[in-house]
Amino acid sequence: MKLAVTTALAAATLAVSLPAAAQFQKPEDAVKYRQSALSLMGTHFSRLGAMANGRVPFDAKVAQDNAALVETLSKLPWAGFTPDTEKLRTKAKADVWKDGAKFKQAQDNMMSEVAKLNTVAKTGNLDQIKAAFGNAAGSCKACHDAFRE
Ligand code: ASC
Repeated sequence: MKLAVTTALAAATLAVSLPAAAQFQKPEDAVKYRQSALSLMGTHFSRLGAMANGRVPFDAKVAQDNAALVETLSKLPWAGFTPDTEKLRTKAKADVWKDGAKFKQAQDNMMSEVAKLNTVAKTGNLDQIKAAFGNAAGSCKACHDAFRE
């Protein structure tokens, strides 16, 4: 059992860290992948937001489930920003490729904020969830402002 879990974890880590270019047959596939991951992240982040903003009643279990999904999903889009996708017409700005260090920093910041949100969601404290949600939303927006048309 322990071995199975360890093996599954190793496989999951490998899937996220494999050289991105090797994972997609065509640049269009990479774009579809990153857009799908970001879309799913937005869906689950919005469900948290609805509770953080009081639009739907707070349910700690729903908050926890969505925060966990958002953290997992936050790791996925970046592999889809392969160099061969720069030439395709998407909302990604040229700075994604021209200023890769800044783009990486924006990714790391967002992943860090949603990891904190997931930690806080486990406590079930709505005030803390609201604060962590606000910080995470800010990290989404900062990256969109800089790198999305
Ligand atoms: C969302 C969503 C985003 C972020 C962003 C935060 O729910 O889909 O892209 O929040 O709007 O500013």
